[in-house]
Amino acid sequence: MKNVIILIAIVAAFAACRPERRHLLEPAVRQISDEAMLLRQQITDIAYRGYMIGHHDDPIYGIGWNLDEDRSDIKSVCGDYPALMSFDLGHIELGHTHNLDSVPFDRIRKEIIAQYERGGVSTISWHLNNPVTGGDAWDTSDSSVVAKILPDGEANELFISWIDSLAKFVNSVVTEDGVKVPMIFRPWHEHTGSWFWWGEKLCTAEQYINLQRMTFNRLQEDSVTQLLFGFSTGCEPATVDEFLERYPGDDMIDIIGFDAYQFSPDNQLFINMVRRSLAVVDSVGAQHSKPYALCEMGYETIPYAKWWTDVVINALADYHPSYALFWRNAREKKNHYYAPYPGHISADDFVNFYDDDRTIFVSDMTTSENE
Ligand code: BMA
Repeated sequence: MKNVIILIAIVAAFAACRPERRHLLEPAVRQISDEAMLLRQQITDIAYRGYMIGHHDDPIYGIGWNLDEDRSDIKSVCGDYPALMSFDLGHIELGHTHNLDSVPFDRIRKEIIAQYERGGVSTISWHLNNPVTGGDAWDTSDSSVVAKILPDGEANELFISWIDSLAKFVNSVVTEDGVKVPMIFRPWHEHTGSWFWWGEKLCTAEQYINLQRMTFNRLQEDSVTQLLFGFSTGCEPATVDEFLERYPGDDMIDIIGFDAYQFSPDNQLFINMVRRSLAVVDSVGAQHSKPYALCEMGYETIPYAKWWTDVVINALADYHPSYALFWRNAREKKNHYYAPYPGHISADDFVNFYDDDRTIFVSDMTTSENE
């Protein structure tokens, strides 16, 4: 009996000093297509040349137009499409024909294929609805949503069917030659803030990581091998440890980054904030052998005429992000735009930005030099 008590005491002491263990889902063994591997190499290598310029919903609508063919506000200003185009799959989970911003999914499919065929890259985000309340991605009224969609949770089955809907769309983005178009998928973004239902205060680190891993695993089961996975925080993490707090693992993440928006006319404040985050992702990238990006960036309405060359170029100077993606030029919300259009006060400066050696647009993708 005495021995048993001693043994129990030793085990208890051991358990007490062992660091807390997270109960994490194992990520699936990765299946990845040749095209996705090539894309991974391309976004890694490109950072030594410059950074791809991206724009959300670029060829679908802009200021004063909607659903025209072969049109883009960026192309109207500088004569070239962005190297990177971004689209959102919010509402694919509901079986809708149009996404949350009223863009037809058929049109998104067509534009991703067209962008691939002209040598460019596409990335997709997912502002999906709240699977428990039925509200939108910004509905944070229930702080147990992530817990409820994880394995054994009451909404798990529903949520798995939502991932399957996303997989079905992604697997339908195929060229005439039968190639499943590779793209960067960046789910569960800005999780270091608490404005989405998967945000920092709405789930634990363990739950968030499991959400990422469950998504990855199910997509693998759904034969989605053409996606690269992006992990992007907001500008909150000030250190490498803070950035990695909810990182799901090197085995499933291909590119890291952060989203950065300018909200005040103080350009230097924004430059400092971006550079603080760039220093963090530069260190994480070096330690984990990952390329990094400004996954979303912008200053709504771009009220400063020289913003592109004075602010963006200086904010990124000396760092090597693979891309900087600017958010959408909404046609249905007044003053919600992030790229210039003909006649905008920053349009001339954007042409200088286009001419800068570091910025990469789609015509630079097929040349070896960024001319
Ligand atoms: C946000 C805004 C919203 C939009 C969402 C998804 O930042 O632009 O109007 O619905 O992105 O594109």
